[in-house]
Amino acid sequence: MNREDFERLRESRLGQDTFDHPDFYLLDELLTEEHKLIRSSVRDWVKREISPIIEEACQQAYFPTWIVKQLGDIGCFGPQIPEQYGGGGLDYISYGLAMQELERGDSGVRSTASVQGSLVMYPIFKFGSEEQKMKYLPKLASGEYLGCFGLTEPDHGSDPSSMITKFTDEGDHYLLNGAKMWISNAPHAQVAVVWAKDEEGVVRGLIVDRDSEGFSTPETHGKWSLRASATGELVFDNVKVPKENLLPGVKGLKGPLTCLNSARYGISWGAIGAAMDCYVSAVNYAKERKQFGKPIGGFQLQQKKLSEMLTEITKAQLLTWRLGVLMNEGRATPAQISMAKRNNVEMALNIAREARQMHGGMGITGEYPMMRHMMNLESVITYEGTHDIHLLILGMEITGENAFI
Ligand code: TGC
Ligand code: FAD
Repeated sequence: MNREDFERLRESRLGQDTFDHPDFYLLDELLTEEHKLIRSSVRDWVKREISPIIEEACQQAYFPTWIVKQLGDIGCFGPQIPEQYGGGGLDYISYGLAMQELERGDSGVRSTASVQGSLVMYPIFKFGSEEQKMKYLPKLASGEYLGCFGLTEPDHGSDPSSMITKFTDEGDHYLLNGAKMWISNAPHAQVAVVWAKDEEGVVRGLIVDRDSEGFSTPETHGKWSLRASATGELVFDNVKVPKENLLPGVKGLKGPLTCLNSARYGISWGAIGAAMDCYVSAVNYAKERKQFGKPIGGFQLQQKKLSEMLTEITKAQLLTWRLGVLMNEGRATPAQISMAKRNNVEMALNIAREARQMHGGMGITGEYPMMRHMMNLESVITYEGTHDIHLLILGMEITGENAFI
């Protein structure tokens, strides 16, 4: 299928997505009018542009490149970045709600936006020079540029401090060598924020432009997960990086880890979106599908599943809203963020599995969203720190003992 085919498909399915979110504890009362406006505008875009085409895009492992510009237009790239740099100038709850709505559509779409906003725009905003901010941020915010974030290496994932990608000072430029793996957006990105060691072994951030000689981004094929998101490697073979492309504002691993705080926070909201989509589908199916002469929603076992799903979604909504308040106040700790990311992604995966079972055989088809969300969430529970790593971050916070090594 090409773009025209997808456009025809989109038009033929417009109006079919009637999603509305569960709000059992009336948590909308905790939101401002602006929050609700952002949520509804992103939701409308998802219904119009993503829901009609996402199953086919995933089945075909197709990244719909045109959504990049559209995501920029609706303000999903860097909503939390100040307006003077092209961002939305919004608070962290607005950012979270936007990620929730995108991931309700598909984790891969949320991934594209999280990487752009939290892992490419945020480090340039937080650690970049004024020239770097003015050069890159407006283009990234509008979707004219797509960015990617290179931390993970083939042999160093959970332990990025052991990375071997490095650069040397060649007088008028830096020379970058090494490779990054599992990089979201890489095959289509115009710009990469890359973390590499200098000659003293200190981790630094570099902005690498797509057209740099010796820089390539081979795509990773054969994924069963995040199939509508493009993933690739970053290969650096004696890449000349201009000196003005070094991020001056940070040294050490705390640079990339600071960006991950923001992205992990966004995932904690995003996972609720995926969970809500599966839950709503299960409620509707339970009311419509009849067996033994009555709707399956009339059987206690199915009611147990639905009741537990709604309970877990409500708990996650409360946890995440409170984390958003702490983020806005600058008081959220990395361990609090780990708790929310870890809890909510596991919650969403469990709900996707239960909801899939409630749909019986139909649950394994692309007629319903659960299998797609479930497969996507297997990446979400692994990237931005695995489920185990977030548990160890919490364990260290509780005990003061480092169980990583
Ligand atoms: P450690 O010695 O603990 O810390 C090194 C320095 O970093 C500071 N730090 C943090 N700073 C800000 N935020 C945080 N969350 C921080 N955690 C630690 C720390 O204070 C220290 O600073 P300083 O000044 O003393 O130097 O580091 P460690 O080597 O022991 O590692 C700790 C560990 C394991 C928790 C960390 O490395 C980790 O989080 N590993 C997981 C790796 C990971 O999350 N990778 C994600 C790659 S990006 C990605 O997956 C994008 S997917 C995007 C998408 O498609 O949505
Ligand atoms: P490993 O670190 O090898 O872990 C393997 C297993 O060992 C895991 O279960 C882990 O929990 C466990 N483990 C590791 N260390 C310990 C320990 N100390 N104690 C107990 N258990 C441990 N990275 C980027 O930099 N940028 C991106 O844009 C990006 N996008 C991604 C997109 C996708 C689709 C995927 C799948 C990954 C992406 N990643 C990205 C990489 C991701 O962050 C890593 O996969 C993740 O951090 C885990 O690293 P690893 O895969 O090397 O697993």
